[in-house]
Amino acid sequence: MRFIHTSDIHLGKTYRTSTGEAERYEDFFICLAGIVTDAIEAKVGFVLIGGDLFHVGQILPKTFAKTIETLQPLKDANIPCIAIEGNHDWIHRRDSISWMEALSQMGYICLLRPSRTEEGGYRFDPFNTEAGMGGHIEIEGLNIYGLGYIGAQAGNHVERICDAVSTENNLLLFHVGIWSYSPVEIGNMKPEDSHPLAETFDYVALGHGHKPYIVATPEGRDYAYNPGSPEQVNFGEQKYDKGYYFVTLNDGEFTVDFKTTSPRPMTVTTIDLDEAEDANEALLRFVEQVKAKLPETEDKRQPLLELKLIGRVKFHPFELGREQLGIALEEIARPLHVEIKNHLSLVTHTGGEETVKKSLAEIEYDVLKELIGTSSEYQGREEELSRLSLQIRDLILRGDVEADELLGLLDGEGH
Ligand SMILES: [Mn+2]
Repeated sequence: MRFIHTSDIHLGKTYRTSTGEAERYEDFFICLAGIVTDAIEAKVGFVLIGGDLFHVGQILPKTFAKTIETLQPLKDANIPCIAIEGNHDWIHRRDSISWMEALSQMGYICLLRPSRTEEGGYRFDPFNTEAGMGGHIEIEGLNIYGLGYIGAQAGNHVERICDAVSTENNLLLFHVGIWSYSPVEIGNMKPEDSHPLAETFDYVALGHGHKPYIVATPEGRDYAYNPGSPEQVNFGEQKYDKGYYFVTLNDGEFTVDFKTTSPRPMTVTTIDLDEAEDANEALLRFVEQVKAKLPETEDKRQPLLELKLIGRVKFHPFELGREQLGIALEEIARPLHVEIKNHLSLVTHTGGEETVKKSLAEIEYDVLKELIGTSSEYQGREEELSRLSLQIRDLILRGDVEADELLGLLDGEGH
């Protein structure tokens, strides 16, 4: 038996304020369509999606329509697409039907979700095709169980999860990260909490962290697999391999083969403008360094860029405007989307003495620290609380943060 294990597709993600919005939106559908084509060509038995099919819980109607269009060939080929909900497609309002439930009822996916017993245990009811509901589905003797995102307490639930399973040849779909492997801060469990899963499940199909990794038991047997995201969802992910697992099951043995996908080119780099005399010199150096740092590629797609400007300069950093940098970048890189972090600080000379003016980021931090320090309740924790405030601010400005993620930060789960 062969199957595909993918996760974290993030359909609906784009840069809302960018001119490349429409094209970036397409990237994620093109990526999923590629996996669907591979599944059909290889005639796999089924496809697993380990959560975060959608980028947000409340998607646009066109995102739903395009998802159906993208999954249609899989449905036509009678290849079941078995999915769970991730933290991104989780709907908190339980009274409304979620988009994932709708896809399941329409037969495009089999959405697995356990029910809970009064005692707090888990129950994996057999999947009912008509209702599009259930926690367990059997395909040619392989028992597939689905658990969505259950939050940061996942580690405490492992025993209850295993207790609810009495079959042999089991696979678990689970949207959770394993600490020390997972690059995300929230929604992880400790390896020692996770290892007991290996006694009940021969293959744990993970999702959540966008970096691929494989977890082994202390005895060295691989049992949990995280394929990562097949596109580059956020800046920083250009460091990770991008793809999905092509899995072969032979005599109870799982063999995984990581198939690479082709994400849009992404570059994250630091541009050093230290000692630049004026904005013109800085701009020349900026262009030179960007040119040198753009990787050589045959890829014709417009890249995504995140550039951090650093250094102590002798002109006001605001003179190096976003617009000016944008025009320069258009000529050398033709980026689809750019994010510029201006961390330049100004150096002035007064009476032969050199003074470094603070960067905007430092000023923000100092102001916050002072404000927080004026409340006697917070004294002594100024640094910690200033950092936390800025972290929350950055997440909100990114525009796609979920309430859970923010609460996690406040709970100190990130530490
Ligand atoms: Mn994700």
